[in-house]
Amino acid sequence: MQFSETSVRDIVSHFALPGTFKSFAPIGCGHINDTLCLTFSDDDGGEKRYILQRINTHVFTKPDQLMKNVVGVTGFLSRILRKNGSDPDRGTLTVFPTKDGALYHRTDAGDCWRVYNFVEDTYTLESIRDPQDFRASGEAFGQFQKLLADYPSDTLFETIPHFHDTASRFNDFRRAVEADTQGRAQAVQSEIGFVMRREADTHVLVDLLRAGELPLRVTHNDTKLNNILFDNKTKRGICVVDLDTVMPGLALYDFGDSIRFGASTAAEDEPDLDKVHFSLELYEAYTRGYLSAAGDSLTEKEIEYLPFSAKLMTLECGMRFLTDYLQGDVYFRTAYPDHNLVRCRTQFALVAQMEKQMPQMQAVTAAIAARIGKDV
Ligand code: ADP
Ligand code: GN1
Ligand code: MG
Repeated sequence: MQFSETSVRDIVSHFALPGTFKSFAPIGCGHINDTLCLTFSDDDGGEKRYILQRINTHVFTKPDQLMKNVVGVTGFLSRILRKNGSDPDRGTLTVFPTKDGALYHRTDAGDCWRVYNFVEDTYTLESIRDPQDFRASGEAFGQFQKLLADYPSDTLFETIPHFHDTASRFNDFRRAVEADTQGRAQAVQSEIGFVMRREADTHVLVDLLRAGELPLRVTHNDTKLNNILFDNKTKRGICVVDLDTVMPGLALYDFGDSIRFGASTAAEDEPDLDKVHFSLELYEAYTRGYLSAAGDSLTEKEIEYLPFSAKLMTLECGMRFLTDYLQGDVYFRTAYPDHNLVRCRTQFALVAQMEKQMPQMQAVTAAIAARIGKDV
């Protein structure tokens, strides 16, 4: 999405930001929001940067509730970080309100924009080359979950109801196949069959949750590698971003979604499936990081289901890409006509490989868990 200098300048003018607006540039590779980096000059001739982001209101239909969640969670994290002697300006996002005190600005066209602090001297990763980085991301998401353990979850709005209810996602998928509004179903019978054969999997976690065998926690729900900012110097994951889906959920959703994206040898949209491999080494690295940070707060049942959750979250994401493809690419941002189909195929390739390597994933998980005194 291209934005003109005039329109950005106008949006920026509604926010109470010190200094003079100089320039903007798109940043990041998210599939949902539009993110710009703003550069301001301050009175001392220095520069200050901010994040200006357009909330995707097709996906997040209640921006007021969404922003209340974000301010609640970031305020809570800030207080803990400050108490622990850490810098909240680097450890979490801060919302900059508009001149009227609102948490976002709505343009005449109905677009909703918000401003965050820009966390300097950090980088994001779109893929993993060094397992150590993935271990660091496991620590960061594990720590994030632990910090939010005492967050009053009943004050959180459900920004996307049934977000990781895979059984409900399966029903959406089946309806999209039946409706076949774009006439695309015939050509993707093999992908449709891949999902249909795994319907039973889609119920497993929601059934355990309903039966009270897995605890509901405050979770991030979108634990992609590129939703962590790593410190340039220490290489540690210091700030978790993209907080729109922080909601009550399962720890397994967060663990599984991280593995889905980061433990692959190829990009989420790699068209050459020969390059797409599930890496047990990366799985192990993340599990070490995640369990070292959050392991002592997890139940043995949660740990037991970690390997399965990786497969399930990958299946769910692939199914969502396929659903969107069948519905005419109305949800995820796409760069070319078959983009969602290409993405769905990488996810299913990973699912098939995880199924083959499930015993090894279980053994690796049990060995790491044993070291923190958990027997699974
Ligand atoms: P989306 O919902 O579209 O995924 P994100 O909130 O994840 O959008 O932002 C997209 C990218 O912008 C991130 O992956 C990261 O690279 C960068 N980014 C987001 N927030 C910040 C921030 N506060 N400081 C520095 N970079 C950021
Ligand atoms: C979206 O916003 P982003 O790019 O971090 C999506 C996730 C998917 C992911 C697939 C709100 O995440 O659920 O797993 O794409 N976010 C939303 O890459 O739907
Ligand atoms: Mg993101």
